[in-house]
Amino acid sequence: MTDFFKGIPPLAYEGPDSSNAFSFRHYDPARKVMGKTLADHLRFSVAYWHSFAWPGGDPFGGQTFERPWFGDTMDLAKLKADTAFEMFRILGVPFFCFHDADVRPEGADFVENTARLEEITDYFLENMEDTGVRLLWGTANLFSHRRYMAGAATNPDPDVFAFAAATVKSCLDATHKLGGENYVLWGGREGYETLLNTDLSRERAHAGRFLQMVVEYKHKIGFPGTILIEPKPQEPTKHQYDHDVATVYGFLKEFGLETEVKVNIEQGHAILAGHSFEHELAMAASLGIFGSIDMNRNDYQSGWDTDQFPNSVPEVALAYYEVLKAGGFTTGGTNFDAKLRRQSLDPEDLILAHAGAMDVCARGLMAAAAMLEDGGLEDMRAARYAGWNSDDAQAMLGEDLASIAARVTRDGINPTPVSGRQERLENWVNRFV
Ligand code: XLS
Ligand code: NI
Ligand code: NI
Repeated sequence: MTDFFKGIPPLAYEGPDSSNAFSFRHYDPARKVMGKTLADHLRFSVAYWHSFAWPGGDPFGGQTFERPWFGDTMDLAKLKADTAFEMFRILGVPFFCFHDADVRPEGADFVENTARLEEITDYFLENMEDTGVRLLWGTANLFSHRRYMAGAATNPDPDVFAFAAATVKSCLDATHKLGGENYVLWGGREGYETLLNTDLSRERAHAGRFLQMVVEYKHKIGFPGTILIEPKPQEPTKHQYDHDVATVYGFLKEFGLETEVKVNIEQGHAILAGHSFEHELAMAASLGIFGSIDMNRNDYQSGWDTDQFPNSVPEVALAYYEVLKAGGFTTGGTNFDAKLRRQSLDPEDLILAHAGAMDVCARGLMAAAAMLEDGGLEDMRAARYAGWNSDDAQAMLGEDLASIAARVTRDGINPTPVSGRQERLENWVNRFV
């Protein structure tokens, strides 16, 4: 036990009228919605990096947080782990996620990195057994260390490709050992700063081969989890190859991986790509590659990933509407890839940020379920396409341009525009959120 969160009891559901800041007003984990508990629908996960590894810096200033576990010894890494599991227990979250670099100090070389990762993940295993907290996904940090400044799988230097491949192997091994439900690859530096020094075709071919190797190794060790790519259009590189869901799908098709790999969709990355979160979710569901979500809010004015905790029920409701329509999560879940603002110094800020986000997600999910159960939106959507239900309209899809032209001439087809009824639909949604 550490005393970092001393005085903060485990949070309980107290209902919407509670004025206790350290309680849930909407997240009742046992409450059943559409036949499943909220806990099973939402599958909340804490991101180790933002809560326990990030020092509070921004481009104009360094560390603001003072944490007793900051430092680069294995003892401090264990203190960090103890504190993290205490927070998971206080929040009652079922899952967490981590990168190798969040949980162990950087070693002198690959061998030392791997030994440290094994040691700390053995330590995690004990904590996981004690608390029942599980691993939603593991991942390798292939973007912070200077060796990766020109990319990992897409680096012009084959030694960097090798170091990255070896590192992913050890991270997949660790994820498998911990019973992780997914393994994520976010290509933070798989892209370029300037085309002037970049062989784009070669870099994409290397990234494709790298991903095939990850899938081959997953099967070799019998890892039952899902491999997930996390799309993002830019930041840290000026242009990233995994731009958005549709781009990733094209990439997976090109390398024969569209049935092997799914996507982890982050709200902030969707905004950076010029999409809404629900667009990316609907696109992934439509392409059959929906996997998991990183639930954080982006600032609509910024050109970068602000990783704020979600606080808008209407937005979150539309996102979960797409998740539920896609059949809900299987191996995926709701990972809070979100960090405190750098002035939020206190231990309680960490707890309240997550508690508020969990309440927002619970409200959003319940609203989404109510919308689906009501069925009004789907009825209105279906009505809009009803013309296509006739045999005649369906037959047209098997014709060619010339025969359709003949049909239009023969029948005097001359379409009458119909209202899209957007405001009616928005008003309908507002009854639920
Ligand atoms: C960064 C990404 C990162 C991934 C995991 O923008 O969101 O945190 O989720 O590497
Ligand atoms: Ni993310
Ligand atoms: Ni992000």
